[in-house]
Amino acid sequence: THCILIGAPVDSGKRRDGCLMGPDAYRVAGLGEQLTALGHSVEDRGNLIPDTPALPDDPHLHDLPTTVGWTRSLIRAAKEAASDGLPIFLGGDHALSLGSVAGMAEHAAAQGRPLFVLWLDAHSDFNTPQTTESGHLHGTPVAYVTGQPGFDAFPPLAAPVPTDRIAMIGLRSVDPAERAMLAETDIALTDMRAIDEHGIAGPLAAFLDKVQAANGLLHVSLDVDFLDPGIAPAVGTTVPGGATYREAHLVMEMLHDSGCLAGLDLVELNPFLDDRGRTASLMVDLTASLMGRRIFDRPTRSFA
Ligand code: DIR
Ligand code: MN
Ligand code: MN
Ligand code: MN
Repeated sequence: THCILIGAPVDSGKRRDGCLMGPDAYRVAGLGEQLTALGHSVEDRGNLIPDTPALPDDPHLHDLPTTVGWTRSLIRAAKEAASDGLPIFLGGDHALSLGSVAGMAEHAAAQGRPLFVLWLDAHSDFNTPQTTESGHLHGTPVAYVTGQPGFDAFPPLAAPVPTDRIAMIGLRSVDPAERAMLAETDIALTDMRAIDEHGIAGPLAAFLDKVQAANGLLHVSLDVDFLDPGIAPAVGTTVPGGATYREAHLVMEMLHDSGCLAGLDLVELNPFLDDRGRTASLMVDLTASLMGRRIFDRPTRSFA
């Protein structure tokens, strides 16, 4: 696979600063070297710069103009990279995905293939600029890419992602407004309790089965806080009770075996909060599992 690293030091999606250091932390932790060792070609396109739209601030939202600027430049970068290889977006906070997913959806539409999105996160990120209580736009990308109302300041969506092509796994912090809106959709929701009771493999296999049956392209958005804070402390919004080390690697291994991967976001790493680089290193190791690192070989798998 030709892996294209796109640094996106987005830090405008919430108030606590530090995610801008994420792209370099992944580089220092050896992401490129690990992918090369797995036999992939790696192209590092360096760090993106946000557009600078002439847009007034919105008092209810934290730094709307900068996030809109990032969304514009990320849509362009995603479309360009997706036609050349597998884009890996090095965040940056989760506002990055407003652009990466919208751009991947345009790319898929141009290919005549459906885009599916797997959201690995403690949070559902289904707020709109109206419903958000925090004013933090990193809590809004799934609402944007599915075409929920209220994103008039953002680029018009060329290819909305239908909600039945989205799965969220790892949920344990959902705002009341998000809960109400999610109840009106058919997004596949797997919260931590479901994982405790039944394991993480079943819901993922069911989703991958759908992706394969539709000959879909799969974009994976991995928020550091999907992981338990005990193994991944470097994130501003830790929530106890997250995915374990093996649960996370199993997800990555199954995704690899599916053969559906078309794009990846690595988001919300705040290296300023890390403990001797362990969170950055874990994210790199998870990416290696996603890209084919394995204990013993297994056949490429049909989930049907
Ligand atoms: C909360 C927290 N739902 C919000 N969201 C996220 O501010 O909208 N934290 N994504 O990481
Ligand atoms: Mn800020
Ligand atoms: Mn998130
Ligand atoms: Mn989160």
